[in-house]
Amino acid sequence: MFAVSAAVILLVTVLILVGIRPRLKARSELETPPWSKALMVGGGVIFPVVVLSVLWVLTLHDMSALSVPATSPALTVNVIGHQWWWEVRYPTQGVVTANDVHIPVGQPVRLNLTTADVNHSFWVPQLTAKTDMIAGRLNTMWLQADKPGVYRGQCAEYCGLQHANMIFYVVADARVAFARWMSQERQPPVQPSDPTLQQGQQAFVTSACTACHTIQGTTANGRVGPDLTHFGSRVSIGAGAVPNTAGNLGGWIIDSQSIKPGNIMPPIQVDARQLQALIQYLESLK
Ligand code: HEC
Ligand SMILES: [Cu+2]
Repeated sequence: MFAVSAAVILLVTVLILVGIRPRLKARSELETPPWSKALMVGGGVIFPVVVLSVLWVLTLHDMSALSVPATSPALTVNVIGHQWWWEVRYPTQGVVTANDVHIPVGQPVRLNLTTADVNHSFWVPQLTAKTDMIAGRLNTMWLQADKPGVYRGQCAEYCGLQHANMIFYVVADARVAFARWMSQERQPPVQPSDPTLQQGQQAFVTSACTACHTIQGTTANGRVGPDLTHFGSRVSIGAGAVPNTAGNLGGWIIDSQSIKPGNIMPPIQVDARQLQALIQYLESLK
């Protein structure tokens, strides 16, 4: 388009300069040259119609080429926005996680985007443009990471108090690492044999946590908050609010409101010894 436009501008400029060059002949001697009509119809009507039509067809071709990936995506991920975290589902594999979107590198991935409450917007600046997550609608897009790494994503549609702390990470793994992650995710975590971890599991399943969180392989099957089945392998706590460390997890459980004010998880009273066990248990869920 640039090359064609540049050529046309050059041609028009030359014609204008020729047209306004100082007249050497007297006015009376000027006469309309016989080819003037042909120039007007050819240069003013036929030429632009042909050039613009060709450019239009090329543009349509490029636009449709960009809207679908070169090869059809082998993997589909459903991402559902919540105030203020991201539910991530791999429907074919039956895997549910949150706030981290693992994808294989060098391969297009189809994304189905919607929301469980208000409108959000899915945005990974380094990988793809924004796509809104609209209540009652399913928006589809695709992305591809060419290099392995962790790409930060952000909600890009104001969705309430903790909109700015509605962060996620696209983790692009090499193929083998992705396959390993996926097979890990497909299984419930190993039942703990260590007494401290058992105590932590007990503390979890006998407390209010189960009303809102699921851990596969236990009786906890709440759906209000993120699925914690493989919580230990996550990058962050609270959708990017703080890094996933044991210290931050303790603070989160006791009073997540001080870390992420306004979020849906209430402060929960946990006995100090049980809290240590609970932290160790949750961090062991790889
Ligand atoms: C009333 C529902 C509710 C209860 C009860 C609850 N949570 Fe949560 N929890 C949530 C919600 C909602 C979030 C997501 C908050 C956010 O990021 O905005 C969350 C987030 C978390 C996270 C961070 C998950 C992640 O991937 O970022 C952990 C860990 C967690 N809760 C542990 C617990 C534990 C342990 C208990 C019990 C002691 C508990 N929760 C009780 C609703 C609840
Ligand atoms: Cu949001």
